[in-house]
Amino acid sequence: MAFQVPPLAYPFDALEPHIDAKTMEIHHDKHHATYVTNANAALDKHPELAAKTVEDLLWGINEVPEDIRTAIRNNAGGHSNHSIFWSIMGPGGGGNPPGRLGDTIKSTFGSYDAFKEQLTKAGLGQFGSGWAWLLADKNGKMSIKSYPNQDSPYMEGLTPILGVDVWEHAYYLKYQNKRADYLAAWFNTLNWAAIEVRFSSIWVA
Ligand code: MN3
Repeated sequence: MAFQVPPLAYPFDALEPHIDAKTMEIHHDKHHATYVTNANAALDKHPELAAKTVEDLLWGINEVPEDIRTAIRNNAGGHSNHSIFWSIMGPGGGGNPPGRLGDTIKSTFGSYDAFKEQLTKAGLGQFGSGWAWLLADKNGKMSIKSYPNQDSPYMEGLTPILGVDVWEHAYYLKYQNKRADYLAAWFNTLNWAAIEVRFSSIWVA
């Protein structure tokens, strides 16, 4: 089955003032849609891969036929990254992470503020386009890492728990060159209930 852009669970303006409606509309309806179109076009050349999930394709990137491997890395990667991104944000977000998730962040990074500082540093330190992620390995051990372009943490067998798009298309309309201001505001969009589900799901993976 061909990949599809998942519908946003909230209106384009729901993340205002942190992320503006126009950016959300273009980012979701145009940028994400292009990754999906290009991933599907690549998969059309290899119908034997049609049943694979996006995570399967990325986990097994080295087994993807060479003629479409780069296209899958970039576009299935882009599809996966953006699908996660929309789902971990929401209106009325932000504040401190709850429960076991909050405890694990605290025990891993020292405090939620220290975690924010490290994720911000990863996002600012990513030269050019890319993403900064909070990751978990198969034992639930957390780490923070940035990736260039649309490279997916799944390619390294790591589960992305939450992450931020630092491509200019994610913030340029409102923040222009001020990536730090975008990152500071973005923390106010985090939907902790959705993020907890992602963190819980790695234990059974
Ligand atoms: Mn993007």
